[in-house]
Amino acid sequence: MSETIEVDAFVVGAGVGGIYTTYRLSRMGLSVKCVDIASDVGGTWYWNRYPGAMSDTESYLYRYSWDKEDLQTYPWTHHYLYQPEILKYLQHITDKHDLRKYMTFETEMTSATWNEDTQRWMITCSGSEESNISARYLVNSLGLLSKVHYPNIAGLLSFAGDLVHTARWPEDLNLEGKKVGIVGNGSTGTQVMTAIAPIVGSLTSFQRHPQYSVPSGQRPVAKEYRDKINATYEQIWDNVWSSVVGFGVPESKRKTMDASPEERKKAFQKVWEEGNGFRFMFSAFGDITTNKDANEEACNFIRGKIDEMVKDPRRAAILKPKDLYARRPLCDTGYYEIFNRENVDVIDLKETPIHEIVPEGIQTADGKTHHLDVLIFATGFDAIEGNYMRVKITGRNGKTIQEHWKNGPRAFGSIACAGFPNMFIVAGPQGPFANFPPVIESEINFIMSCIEYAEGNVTNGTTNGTTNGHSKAKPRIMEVSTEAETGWIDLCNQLVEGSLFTTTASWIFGQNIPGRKANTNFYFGGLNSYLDWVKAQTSNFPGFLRD
Ligand code: NA7
Repeated sequence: MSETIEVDAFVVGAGVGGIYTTYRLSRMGLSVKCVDIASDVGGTWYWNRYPGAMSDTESYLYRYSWDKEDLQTYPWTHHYLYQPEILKYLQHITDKHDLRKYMTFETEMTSATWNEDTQRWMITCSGSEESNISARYLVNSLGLLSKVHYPNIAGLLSFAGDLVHTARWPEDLNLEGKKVGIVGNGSTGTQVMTAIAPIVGSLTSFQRHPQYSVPSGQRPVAKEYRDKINATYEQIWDNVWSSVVGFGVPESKRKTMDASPEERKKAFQKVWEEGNGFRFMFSAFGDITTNKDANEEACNFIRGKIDEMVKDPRRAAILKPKDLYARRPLCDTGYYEIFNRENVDVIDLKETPIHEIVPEGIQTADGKTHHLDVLIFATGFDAIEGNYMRVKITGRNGKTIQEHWKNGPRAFGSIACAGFPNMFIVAGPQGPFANFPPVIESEINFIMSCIEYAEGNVTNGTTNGTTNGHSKAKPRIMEVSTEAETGWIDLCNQLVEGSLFTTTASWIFGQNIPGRKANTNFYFGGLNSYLDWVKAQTSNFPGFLRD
């Protein structure tokens, strides 16, 4: 073990959040070190290399807003970006701003402990660089959809073929002509199935809950379209910051049941043709996620489309969801149509559950063995807290993050925890339920305001280079009060009341992990309201303890 390295700020994770955090801290003049367990930047987009992996945010918004020159010049050819392009973009930004010099890869933070005497975080790392680090600030950007989740199915490890999770896709996996089974049909499962159906020998989807999905509208971008975006980028971002979900789609206030049946059909058809899951959920009407009758109208429209698209009535019946349209909205590039192929089938696990996994494949409760060469798990993540449970973060009085989150993950404004001074989280629990890149940027801007304030660079929320009575030699300690943290959680709990999202079990409330009780993991007040709230917080930091 080498000697202790002293830095001002230590950043964990080099994904979308870690890259921008490193950029901001280094430009603030602080010494920074960033580590990532992966061998390069990218986070989610480093790990998720399965065929068809795509962002379902329009390309012009799936990027940082702060590099204005890059917004104008960096190429994107299609309305949605596939994983290799997003990874390339993140590598490009890292290189362009010379951030690699702060980064160490294949290195994992194993523990971080607040030291009362030095008022610093003592950090240990393992991997390519075994080191001790002492840092004034600890910024965790571990990712909220990162810790891989495998379901607990009997015999899982007995499978003799290739067993893969979509978030750990082996580069050399050849699916051509293979008998492939897949468990999981969320946004990942639908993407991978659509991509591999034409190349595999056979594809069987072992499906528990069917999903509502709408067309993405993926297509090449015409020069005129790009020119128009470039000419209006400032306005586009202004609209994002003042919107609820930040996806660049109109957000309707119209009530579904106020429209006549013909008007409803026309409105749904319009957003169906334009494409994008968030557009379908939020642009036609404003109450799809809060009014059951309205929601049922959207459900019936999509179910009707499934009936039109899937020729075999048995398959169509299995693919049509019965519950509400109240999960993360999906969009696709021809998902339902793959079930018209001879080589693709779907098994209803509600009707015929998986009995066990055997060396030859999957044995279902009807006694049938489905012979497989490859078994894909598109079963998602131990979301939000998953990655935080594997590291030992110890705050004041020996309290660990696991203890602090024993009744569910919680963080003030999604960025800070009571009892964990000078520690921040990017994309922690209770962040806005909205387009991730602008959410991540907003949270990092909030964190940077806190750090600037601590460093004494801010008076009443304005960066002006004055010291605000705090000398740079002894920066303020930023520690959120228990009352402020509880207040934020209470607000999030209030805001979720009435949302139909609570009626379906998914990773959004942590219920994709068996036995875990529902937790309000998101702020459902909208990105715009979150930013207003942050503005009020950063005027005099009322949520933080005074020294
Ligand atoms: P999701 O959305 O959590 O989907 C996981 C899928 O795996 C979903 O279809 C689950 O069915 C299925 N699943 C999980 N456990 C089982 C078992 N035991 N048996 C059968 N099926 C199972 O993960 P994704 O990776 O698709 O997406 C996560 C987010 O990452 C996504 O929203 C994007 O923002 C990026 P269920 O519906 O629970 O019945």
